[in-house]
Amino acid sequence: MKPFAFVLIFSVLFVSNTCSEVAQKKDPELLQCFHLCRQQQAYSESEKSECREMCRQYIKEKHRRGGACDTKVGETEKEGDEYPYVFEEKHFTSVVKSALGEIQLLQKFNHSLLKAIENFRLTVLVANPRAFFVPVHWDADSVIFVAHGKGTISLVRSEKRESLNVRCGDILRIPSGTTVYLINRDNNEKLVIIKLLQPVFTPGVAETFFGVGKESFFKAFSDELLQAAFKTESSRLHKMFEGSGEPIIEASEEQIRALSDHEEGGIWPFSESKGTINLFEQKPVKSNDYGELREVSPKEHRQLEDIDIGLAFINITKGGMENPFFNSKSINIGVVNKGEGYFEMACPHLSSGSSSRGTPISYRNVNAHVKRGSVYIVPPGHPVITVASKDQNLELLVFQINARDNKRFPLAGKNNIWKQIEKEAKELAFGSPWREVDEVVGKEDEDWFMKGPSQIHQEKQGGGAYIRMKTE
Ligand SMILES: *[C@@H]1O[C@H](CO)[C@@H](O)[C@H](O)[C@H]1NC(C)=O
Ligand SMILES: *[C@@H]1O[C@H](CO)[C@@H](O)[C@H](O)[C@H]1NC(C)=O
Ligand SMILES: [Cu+2]
Repeated sequence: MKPFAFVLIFSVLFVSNTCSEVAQKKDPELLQCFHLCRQQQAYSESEKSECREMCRQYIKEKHRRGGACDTKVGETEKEGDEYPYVFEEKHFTSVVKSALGEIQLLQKFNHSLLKAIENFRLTVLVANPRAFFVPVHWDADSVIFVAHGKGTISLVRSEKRESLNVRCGDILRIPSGTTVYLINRDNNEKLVIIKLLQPVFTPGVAETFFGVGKESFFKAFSDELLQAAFKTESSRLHKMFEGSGEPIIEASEEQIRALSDHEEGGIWPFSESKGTINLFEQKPVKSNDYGELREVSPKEHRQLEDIDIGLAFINITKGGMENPFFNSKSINIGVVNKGEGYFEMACPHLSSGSSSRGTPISYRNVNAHVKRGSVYIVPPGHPVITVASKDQNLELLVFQINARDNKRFPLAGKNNIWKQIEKEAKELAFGSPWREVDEVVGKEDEDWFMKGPSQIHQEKQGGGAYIRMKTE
């Protein structure tokens, strides 16, 4: 790397750091920094990418430091390049919270660009050891993924009950209206469940109905009708349905033993086929030194058919990346399960050039650093590259909406689409001899996952250059 050039870039940025600029729509400093990286003629592509990573680190550091523009920082972050595709911790609110656990609800997908998924909501449930969540039902269909730990989930209908011992990697489809209760059956580990809901009444609003608890829905009824329904005196009814008054209760070891005395595995409820679905146990669709992709698709699993949602688990090895690709039809909601990394995506919607007729189309680089708990949206057709950090694998759970007829089209790597184009079409389109085109599109032979920029840089420089530069 060229430390001197970096010093130059960052000193320019310090001079231009004024509040009015920070308040502008896009973080001008980040864009300016990217621009300076692009302009460095002496940089190779991987050095430019390293340079952009430095920009991100710098901006992050600046925001952490706060400073003169403190009050504007939140605004800048919200309207940075990642908006409206990236969500972080601050975009969640706690809807249930106690010392035993909580349920976090992600804000609505209410931006005009996210119209296609406005009727979905995402929640994350965290249950501490031995926490019992009281029975509730929702006016929403849902698909859940057990991201950590071990639990027992019971699904109740009038004619039957299914109780399942679930563990990390299990997927469960819960039909709307099903009464559900669950317990963390482990003595030490937390139970974490990621849930995607599709409301069936008010678009984008999933209501929780507590039968038991301080806010039991029975409280809404007149005593007269309650007494008639249960043939029991109303004061006794109120006391009973109030229960302990808490949505989460600690169970004893004996209670846990009794409640979790069931078969293991995510058995599909209320259906004839009782195949166990554990995402981690699926044979990888793609796998090499740089990462693994596993998937459960509505094509193979009837229970996901009507909701048309697939789930994928992507484990990108530290330093590696996923090839650039786009989805033909599905909208992906990625949730970082573990680790860190970043992604870049080309978006025509956010670019100023594409709005009026006659101006050439251009694509905005939407990018963000992502870590455990980050959520990001990748719309269909949008080319995207996801990269794991240098020192941690990036583990990503992806809900694929409209998954049934979706295809992933790789834009680089072993099976990239350019390889399918005839010689003549290549020469016409690229304006250079087809052999030259083939040389470029055929160079990377890894399938789907490949070396990321940090690994390539390390090889070229014999490693360590980046670290040295930062401390100089
Ligand atoms: C979307 O929802 C968030 C959080 O609920 C809110 O702050 C924001 O104003 C909403 N945006 C629109 C366009 O409605
Ligand atoms: C991801 O891959 C790493 C090895 O590269 C492995 O140790 C880890 O268990 C994997 N994660 C999951 C959830 O399979
Ligand atoms: Cu877009």
